[in-house]
Amino acid sequence: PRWKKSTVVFVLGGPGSGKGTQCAKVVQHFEYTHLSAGDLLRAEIKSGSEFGAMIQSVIVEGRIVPSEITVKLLCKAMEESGNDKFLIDGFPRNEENRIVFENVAKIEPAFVLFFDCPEEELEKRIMNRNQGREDDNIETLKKRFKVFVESTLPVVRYYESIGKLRKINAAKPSEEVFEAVKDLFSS
Ligand code: UP5
Ligand code: MG
Repeated sequence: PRWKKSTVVFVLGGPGSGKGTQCAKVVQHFEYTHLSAGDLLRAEIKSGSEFGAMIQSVIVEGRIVPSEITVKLLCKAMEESGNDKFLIDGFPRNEENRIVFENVAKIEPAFVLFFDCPEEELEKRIMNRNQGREDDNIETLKKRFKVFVESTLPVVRYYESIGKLRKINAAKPSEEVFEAVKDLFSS
């Protein structure tokens, strides 16, 4: 299928770093399809899937859903999109996610965006978001941040070591962050 030869950009950053916000801007200017792994998992819960209850409890604990489930949802979404350029937001969250995606999708990212932002700013943003996400409470947020540091930062460092990381200061206003993001997609 067409998506097997796709261009993929992974978008990483702590909870509330602006991954979703910036991806929405990118798709307005460039011909990418935005796939949020978190949104796909939340849709899977709502769909009444046999894995729904398990996914729900993993998300409320701020932990990482088994790679097979997330990779399957991502591959299905790529296949259904009809596009061949994807922003994959919030994935891979650990080394296992990264390796399973490489082995199953057989795609390596063109580059990896990393939204760097201090924890206190992330906390402020998440606690102000108020969109009814069950993981937007202070207890779950602390766990999400811990998992980010312990499991996702190693993935960030891996991409840095192979020269694919594009680190962006995400603590600035979103219009300013997007100026830096836009430059990366234009070049
Ligand atoms: N905001 C955005 N940019 C701003 C700026 N520059 N200045 C000021 N405010 C800014 O933004 C968050 C809030 O901040 C919004 O109110 C926004 O207006 C404001 P958003 O763009 O939503 O940030 P984002 O990084 O997308 O935050 P999100 O909460 O979605 O990040 P998470 O990584 O925590 O959530 P995700 O949906 O990716 O994952 C949720 C859970 O699903 C995970 O914890 C995990 O349990 C599970 N999951 C997996 O198990 N596997 C996966 O592969 C993916 C998810
Ligand atoms: Mg998001």
